Amino acid sequence: MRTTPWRSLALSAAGATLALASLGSPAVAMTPSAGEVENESAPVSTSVDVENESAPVENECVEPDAAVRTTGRGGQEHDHRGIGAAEQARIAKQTRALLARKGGSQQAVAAAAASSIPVYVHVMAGKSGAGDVSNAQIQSQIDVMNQHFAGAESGAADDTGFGFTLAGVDRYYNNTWHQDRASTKYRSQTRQGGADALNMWLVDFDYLGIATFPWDYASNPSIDGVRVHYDSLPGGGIGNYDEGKTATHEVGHWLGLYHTFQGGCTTTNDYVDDTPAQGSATTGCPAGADTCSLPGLDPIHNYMDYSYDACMDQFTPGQGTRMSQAWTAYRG
Ligand SMILES: [Ca+2]
Ligand SMILES: [Ca+2]
Ligand SMILES: [Zn+2]
Repeated sequence: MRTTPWRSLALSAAGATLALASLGSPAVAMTPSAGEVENESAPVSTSVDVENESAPVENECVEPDAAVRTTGRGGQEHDHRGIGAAEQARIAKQTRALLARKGGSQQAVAAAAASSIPVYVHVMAGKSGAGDVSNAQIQSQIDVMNQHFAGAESGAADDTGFGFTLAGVDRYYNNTWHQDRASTKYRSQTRQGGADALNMWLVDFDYLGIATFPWDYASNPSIDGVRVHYDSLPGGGIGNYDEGKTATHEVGHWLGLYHTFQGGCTTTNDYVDDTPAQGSATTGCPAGADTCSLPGLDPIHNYMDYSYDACMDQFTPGQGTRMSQAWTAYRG
């Protein structure tokens, strides 16, 4: 188990007020070598992110320490900005309108998955090299994502049609960025490509990962992408979350998927028909879990739940269709 001083400090310092304050800090790095935080005892929150500054800070996949790890990816919290039922409905309407404008028949939309999404990996290592994962480990992450999105892990899994190609790796050695501080700035300064490019920043923070949604690209393109804990890559050091499925989960959000427990036990749920509604997030891998009286057992094996990596083995056909529609509407 890793013990990093700032990590335990962050437990008491985390919070929306600090997070917002830190975004305006003049001490943020302007270049990869500037703006180091020398005094790590300062009560700076590492959970500093706001994808949409008008929305409350909501993150999931929280991994503060081993005690929390045993309870899952963060309970009821989210790893993306909060989206309520009304906004879900608005987004669905907007997506339908965009698809209609682009002439996307259901057949065309189903074929709209992108088979070779360029992936730019930004290794945000510490000044001393902490978190400086190898190129082999990065390629392994891309490889498992391709397996997951192709449905290779289960006979029940959908072949979504999406695929990923490593387009570039850059490395920074900056403690501020390594700890995901000033993330709006570092993402803006390092992001590559357009709406159809996946940018993945590997950092060390109190989460497993955090993602942006495709419908937010137009208003906030410079931060678009996923932030992933470097130690969640295949062979990483985070117990139960070391098979690279955190990145798969975050990319699911990046392609327009909600959690399978989004909205709780409701008929609209995650706007995907073939994922049974779920009353709450899954921890571990509880066979037969059924937290919602609506039909079907909880989809504990779905990549968009909070189960352990070893438990997750599928996207559904409905999720594949939703990702294709989102791709055509917002990224294609
Ligand atoms: Ca559903
Ligand atoms: Ca049920
Ligand atoms: Zn998530």
